Amino acid sequence: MDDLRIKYIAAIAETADEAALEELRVQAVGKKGEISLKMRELGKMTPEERQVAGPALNALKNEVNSAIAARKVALADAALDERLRTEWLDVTLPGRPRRQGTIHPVSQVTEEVTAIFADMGFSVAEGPQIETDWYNFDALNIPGHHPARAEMDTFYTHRKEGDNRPPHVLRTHTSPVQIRSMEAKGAPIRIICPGRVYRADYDQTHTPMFHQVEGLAIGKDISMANLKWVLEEFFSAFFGGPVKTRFRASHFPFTEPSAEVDIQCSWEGGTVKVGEGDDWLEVLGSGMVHPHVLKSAGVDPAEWQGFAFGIGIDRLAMLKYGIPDLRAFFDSDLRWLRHYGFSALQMPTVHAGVNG
Ligand code: 2NM
Repeated sequence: MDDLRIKYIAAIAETADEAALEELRVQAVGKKGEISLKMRELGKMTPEERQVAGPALNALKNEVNSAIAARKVALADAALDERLRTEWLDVTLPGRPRRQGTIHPVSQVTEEVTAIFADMGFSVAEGPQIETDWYNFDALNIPGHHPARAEMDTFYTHRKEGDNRPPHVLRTHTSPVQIRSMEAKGAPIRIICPGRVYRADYDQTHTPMFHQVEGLAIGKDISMANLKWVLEEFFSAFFGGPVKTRFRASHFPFTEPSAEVDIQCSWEGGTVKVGEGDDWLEVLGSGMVHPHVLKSAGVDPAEWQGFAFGIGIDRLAMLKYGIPDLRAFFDSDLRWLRHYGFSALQMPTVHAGVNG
C-alpha cells in the first residue's frame, strides 16, 4: 500500500495538465482503477485482515483524491497565470489610423436646406421613388396628352404582356409626395420634400437621377408675397448673406400663376458668386398651387390656397461649394469624395439652427 501511495502521489505531482490528471485519476480510483480493484479484494480476506486493510485502503483512496483535487487547483492557477502573462494588452497604445468616409455634398446640402426650412416651420415629408402615373402626372394637372409628360423624359416600368394597366414611373419630381401628404393630413400644411428624382436626360448639366427639394405651404390666406419672403429668407440663410430674387412669369400645369425665380449673382473670371453683382441665375420654379391639384389631393380649393416651389439640390451644391461638373457627383470617385465631402461633425441639424 505504501508503494501505491508513493507511486500515485509522485505521479499526481508530475501531471502537466488536467487531461493527464484525469487519466491518472481513472487509473487509480476509477471503477477499474488500481486502488478500487484492491478494495474489491477485501471480500476475499478474513475478517481480521479486512479490519486492517479496509481503513488503510480507504485512507489511501481519500489521500489520492485529495492530492488530485489539490493538483487540479494548482494546474488551473498555473494556467491562469500563463494566460495573464501571454494575453496582456496595452490599452494605452494609440489606435491604427483609418480613412474616414465623408458626407456627400448632396447629403450635406439636403441637411442644410432641411435645417433652414425647419426654422420656418416646414417639416420633411418622404414618399416612394416608383410612382403611379396618377400621383406623378394626373393629380398634378398634367393630363395624358399633355406635352409635359414627354418633356419630362419619363422612365416607365414594364407591365406583363396583356396587362393593360398604365405602367408605373420613376417619379420625375417630388410633387407626388406633396399630393400624398395633403391626402393624408389635409390643410393647413407646411412641408418640404427632398429626394431623388429621375428623368431620361444625360449631358454636361443633366444626370438621369438627380435631387430635388420641393416646398408646399397651404393655408387660408397664403400668397405669392409669402412665397417671395420664404425664398429670400432661404437663399440668404443658405448662401450666408442677403440674396436678391427676381420673379419672372412662367407656366407650369400644377401652379397658377407660376413664376421662375432667379437669384442675384456676379460672373468674374469664369466663376459665379451668389448674392452680389447684377447678373441673374435661374434656380427655381414656383407658383400658387392650381385648384385642380388641391382638389385631386382632397383639399377644397374654395377654402384653401398656397404656394409650392421646386429647387435642384445638386445645382445648389455646385453653386455653394464651387463644384464644376455635375456628372462627377455620381461617379463614386474616392478622390472626388474626399475633396468635396464633409466631415460628419460638420453636418447641420434641425435643432442646431442655420449655422450648425
Ligand atoms: C416646381 C415648380 C412649381 C410644385 C407643385 C407642387 C404641388 F404638388 F403642390 F402641386 N409641388 N411642387 C412645383 C411648382 C414644383 O418645380 C420646379
